[in-house]
Amino acid sequence: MDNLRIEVACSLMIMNIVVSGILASPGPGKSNFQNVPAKVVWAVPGKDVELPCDVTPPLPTDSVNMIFWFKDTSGMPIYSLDARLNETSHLAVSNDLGTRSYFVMDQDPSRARLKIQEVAAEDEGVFRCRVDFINSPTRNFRVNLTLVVQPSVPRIFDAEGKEILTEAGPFLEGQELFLSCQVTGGKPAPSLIWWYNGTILDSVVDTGRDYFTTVNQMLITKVPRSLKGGKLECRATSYEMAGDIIREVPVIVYLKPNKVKIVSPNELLSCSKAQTVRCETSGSYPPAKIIWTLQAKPMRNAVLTEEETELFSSSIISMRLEAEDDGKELVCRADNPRFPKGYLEDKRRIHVAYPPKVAVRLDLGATSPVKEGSIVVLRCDCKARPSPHTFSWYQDGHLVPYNETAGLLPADDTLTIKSIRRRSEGEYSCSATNSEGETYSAPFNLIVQYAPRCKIGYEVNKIASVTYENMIVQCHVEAIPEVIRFHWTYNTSKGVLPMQGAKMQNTGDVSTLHFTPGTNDIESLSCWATNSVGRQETPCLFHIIPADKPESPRNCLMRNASHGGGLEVSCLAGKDGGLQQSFVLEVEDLTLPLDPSVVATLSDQGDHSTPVYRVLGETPVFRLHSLEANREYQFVVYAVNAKGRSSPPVVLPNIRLEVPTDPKQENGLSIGVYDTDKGNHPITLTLLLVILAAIVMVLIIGIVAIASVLACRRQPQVALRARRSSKPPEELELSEAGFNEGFHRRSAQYRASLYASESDFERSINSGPDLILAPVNFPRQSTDY
Ligand SMILES: *[C@@H]1O[C@H](CO)[C@@H](O)[C@H](O)[C@H]1NC(C)=O
Ligand SMILES: *[C@@H]1O[C@H](CO)[C@@H](O)[C@H](O)[C@H]1NC(C)=O
Ligand SMILES: *[C@@H]1O[C@H](CO)[C@@H](O)[C@H](O)[C@H]1NC(C)=O
Ligand SMILES: *[C@@H]1O[C@H](CO)[C@@H](O)[C@H](O)[C@H]1NC(C)=O
Ligand SMILES: *[C@@H]1O[C@H](CO)[C@@H](O)[C@H](O)[C@H]1NC(C)=O
Ligand SMILES: *[C@H]1O[C@H](CO)[C@@H](O)[C@H](O)[C@H]1NC(C)=O
Repeated sequence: MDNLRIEVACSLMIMNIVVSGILASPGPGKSNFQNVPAKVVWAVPGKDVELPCDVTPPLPTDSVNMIFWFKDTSGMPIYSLDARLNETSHLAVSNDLGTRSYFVMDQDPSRARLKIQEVAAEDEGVFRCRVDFINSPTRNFRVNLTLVVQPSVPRIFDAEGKEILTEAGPFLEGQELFLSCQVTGGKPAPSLIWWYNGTILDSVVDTGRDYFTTVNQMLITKVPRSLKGGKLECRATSYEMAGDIIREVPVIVYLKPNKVKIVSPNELLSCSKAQTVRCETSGSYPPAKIIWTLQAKPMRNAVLTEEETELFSSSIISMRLEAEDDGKELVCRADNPRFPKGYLEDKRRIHVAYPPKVAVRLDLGATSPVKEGSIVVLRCDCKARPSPHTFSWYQDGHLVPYNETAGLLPADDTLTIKSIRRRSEGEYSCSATNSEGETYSAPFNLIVQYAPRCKIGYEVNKIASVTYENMIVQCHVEAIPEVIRFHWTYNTSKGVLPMQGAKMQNTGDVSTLHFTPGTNDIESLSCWATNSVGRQETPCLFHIIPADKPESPRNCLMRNASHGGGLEVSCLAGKDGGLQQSFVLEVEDLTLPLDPSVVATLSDQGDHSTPVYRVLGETPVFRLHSLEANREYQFVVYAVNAKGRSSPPVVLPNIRLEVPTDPKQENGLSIGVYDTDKGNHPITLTLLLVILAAIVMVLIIGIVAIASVLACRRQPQVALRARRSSKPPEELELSEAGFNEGFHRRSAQYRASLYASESDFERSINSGPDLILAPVNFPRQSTDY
């Protein structure tokens, strides 16, 4: 009932208004209000909107009569109000819009407005408010109600124009960041603003690509660290009431490490064991890698212990240091592998404790060798950390004590040797000790230069001379540097004279003088050498004494040879009489001479009637291999030199070799020692035959010998010698004794030289056996026959 009544009332009212309206305002024409500018009022769909209409009368005395609202071009008002009446005079069209519209009269008439609830799309249009006054002319206001259209959700693009769908980046701290935000549509034209954590970063809309597109390009020239892990926002706003359309973009920001520190205290590092140093870094994203370098080189032989969290990394290096590492720069470098040049370093000079390094040198430019008598200062060059607390000096491995009288003054790293002597020569070394240990230096060879002097043992010599016999005198000196020249002087009863006419041969530190003493009475010779240091102070002396026969050898022994079998006869040499001596062993086979008549032809020596074999040696040691079993032998040893033979000869006990009892033992000759008187010689048939054969042989030899004597007659001296010889040397004899070819040759040479010598001397040796094997230079030291 109520609804119906209102409807009827309403339509009646509108009729009334229309009629009265037309009647009330014949004045202003239609075109009049068309020209009134339309005020744009934005409305958010679904929200309420108010369309303003100023109802203030132009004159204070006047008052509002009627108010009409028209929409678009329609001539029918959509809303009317009789201002003279109260609330009940509101009339609205009975459609959807009408039910949502209500005109609000304010205390302030200029703020009167038509309120439309929950605006819908079809509400859009130009509304006209016509205010009729009682006296004043009617006024029209136009309101363009436009619905807000929200723009699209912003899309974000990177500098390459690639759309970002999830996260933006990575960006590098301190470098540029560019992002572009775009929306399409939006009424009114939207604003597009970049925000970050409640702050506007960029609110300037850049020109869109086209009418419908709105773009805001943002450039951050230096990305701050704080951006890491944050979200950038691009907010598009068409109409504030409609709210913002927000797009959030999480950004990935890589950070440089902003802190790096070697946290271990910078103390002295021992090189004796592994040392650890810790370095910490933070601020890097992704976490930094720690790289250690020593003097710009990667560490070798280092062990790393690393720890890494989101923003913090640490590294403990355990390294073995060497002395060379002292003073080097240790760098801990925190490097963000994802960040070009994104590193930070902490560096320090390390101090390494190491045992001393020592070397001996001559002080201040002096060079070795040094001259005898000078002051020498040796210095122990030492590098050590910490500084050494003890130095020691050594000569040839022995500690050098402080000895003022000896002029040895070791003092820390110097060793002063006052007035250096030759005995100071040697290998010097020093040692230094610090907390890390003691080190010995390499030896320093200190060589002392000195004027020549006689070699020890050659200062005073005795030489035996034989008048007109060529003499060879050797002068041995020692000197550093080498000898430049030698000279010789001689003393006679008349005085000291330089040596003249003698042949001198100098090789190194030995001077050899060849001279023949004549009739002048030379008492002594002196030899002087000179080198760059100076001349020899005291000469090497050679007292010339007349030569004598050698002494007999002593302590002769016969024994089984220690190795190689056979027999060995050895004696000690006696004095040589001033001349070179040699030794002769005579071997006599006592078994052989059974027939005295035969024996007599073999030798003219009354007491010996058997063949004699002679063995010559430079030393009185003889070995015999060729002795036969079941024979009795006698051995005689004597020395011989150019003056003659020793006397008396040493006669050894007779020996007899027995047949070995074991036939297998071929070399098992045993020696039986016999007294000659007690000797008992069983005569056997075989032995007789052997002896007979030997006699025949000896006879043949004798004939050959006579023939050779005759052949040698042209050589008078040799002939003389041969005549005197009762038994000339025979090759056969020598062979029987086991002598080799070389011996034959040497003995023959010797004989020739001997026979050619002075007859005086010849006479002195005449009494001796025929075969004299005397001084010849033998190549071997010990003669083994
Ligand atoms: C109403 O206002 C909107 C927005 O300014 C405009 O686009 C439209 O043309 C206007 N309408 C009229 C009829 O003036
Ligand atoms: C955001 O701003 C507030 C206040 O200005 C500040 O306390 C906060 O740390 C900022 N957050 C970031 C992630 O920068
Ligand atoms: C010092 O040297 C001299 C000469 O070499 C020697 O006789 C003496 O014993 C030394 N003194 C000491 C304390 O060794
Ligand atoms: C050499 O002769 C001089 C003077 O005639 C003498 O003083 C000196 O002692 C002699 N030397 C020797 C080694 O005989
Ligand atoms: C030499 O050796 C033999 C055995 O081979 C032995 O019977 C004899 O007594 C030894 N003679 C000497 C002097 O050693
Ligand atoms: C408004 O109208 C109602 C009824 O129509 C009436 O009772 C009231 O008195 C009026 N008020 C004014 C101020 O005229």
